Amino acid sequence: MTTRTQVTIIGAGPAGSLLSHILTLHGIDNLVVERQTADHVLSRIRAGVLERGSVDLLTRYGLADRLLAERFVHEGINIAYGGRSFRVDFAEGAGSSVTVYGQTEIQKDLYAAIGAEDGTIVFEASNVAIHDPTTDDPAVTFIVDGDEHRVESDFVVGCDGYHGVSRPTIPSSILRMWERVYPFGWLGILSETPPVNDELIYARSEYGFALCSMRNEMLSRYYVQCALDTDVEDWPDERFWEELARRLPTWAAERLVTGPSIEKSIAPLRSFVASPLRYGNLFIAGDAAHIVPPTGAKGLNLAISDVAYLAEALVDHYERNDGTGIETYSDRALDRVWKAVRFSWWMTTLLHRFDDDDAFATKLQEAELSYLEGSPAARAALAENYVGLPL
Ligand code: RFL
Ligand code: PHB
Repeated sequence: MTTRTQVTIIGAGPAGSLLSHILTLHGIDNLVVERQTADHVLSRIRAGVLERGSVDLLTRYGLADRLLAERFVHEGINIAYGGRSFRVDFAEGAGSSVTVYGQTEIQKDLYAAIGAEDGTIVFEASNVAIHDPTTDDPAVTFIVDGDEHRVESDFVVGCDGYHGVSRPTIPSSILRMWERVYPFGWLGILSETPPVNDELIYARSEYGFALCSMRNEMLSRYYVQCALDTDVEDWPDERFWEELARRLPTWAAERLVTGPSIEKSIAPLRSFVASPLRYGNLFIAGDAAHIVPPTGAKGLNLAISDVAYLAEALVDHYERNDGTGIETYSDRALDRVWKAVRFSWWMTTLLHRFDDDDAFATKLQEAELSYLEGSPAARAALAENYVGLPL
């Protein structure tokens, strides 16, 4: 069956769903093609921290009612190292704050707003492929329930994450990529226990990095740096809690409430950027275009800022016949992306244990942490990046 729409979006994660919602509000026809079921997308435990700019955008598009009622506003983070800890105050350093509200909840709010059942999103689509992206009639083909579908449109937007089909559609002679793979991952758990602290704790220790985060008063999210070949099966809850406690400052370890985990998973850490983000009438956005290690809490926020720029560009095209936004999307988005890539790399380098580091490198890490602890200017630079650079 062949159908036509104005914009075909591949991937119904946060980037694809948000773009669909904004386009629909502007009367632009769109269809989202997602490989997984809605339940599968909603079961992924991912980001927890939203920049003020992301919250403002969600609010502007009527997506933040529950978020504003249920979120935690955080005005700082704690950084622990060498048995000490200090606070980075966002209000003092950057005159702003961040919001703690899980990606899973944002995804639920997005599906509710789009009306995930009304056909705008096609779930469980297999064999998704993009055709003729440099012509005026790009098409997307896929199979659902054994039936082949072809959707023709003016534009195709790849919001299909790092492993999607959109980025590889851009010829390798055109696409440039930059990558840094870190020699470790994060082992994360979710547990129905009260968070150890009312703000996040980022801890560097001789045993490796640890992070204490949360979702709500009775839901904690904790991570420990782990080797890349770690098997979740080797990490029963008791072992996780023990490892976490020994990486935290004493005041936190003493207050840690443990309990059974309800989710446990491993994520490798990577920095990756592709360019350009446009190939003819195909655009890529979010994790399809770039990956940051989670240390700076930037991945979801970058997906949202890409979509903000791209939605504005498409609206200008359809409402004013103005193609400037389409022409500048890639450069504009990448300028912001690279700054977040730099910050996430820096946070990762500052706080993790690198097994091949010599004594000199370890001393530099400690000196940088001590500098941050003692310098309001250094803390302000961290705060400015953490709360998010302007959109
Ligand atoms: P997603 O969320 O990966 O969604 C892509 C969607 O595309 C679908 N798909 C396809 N659909 C059709 N055809 C195909 N061939 C397809 N291939 C894939 C997938 O099923 C999926 O539904 O990308 P998107 O929308 O760009 O969103 C990006 C964010 O999910 C990601 O950047 C964040 O989760 C990163 N992240 C964090 N970001 C933050 O801003 N703050 C944080 O605190 C934060 N913490 C994290 C994180 C990511 C983590 N992991 C597991 C990677 C913590 C972790 C542990
Ligand atoms: C999370 O809550 O999952 C989280 C918070 C901060 C990060 C990464 C992940 O830097």
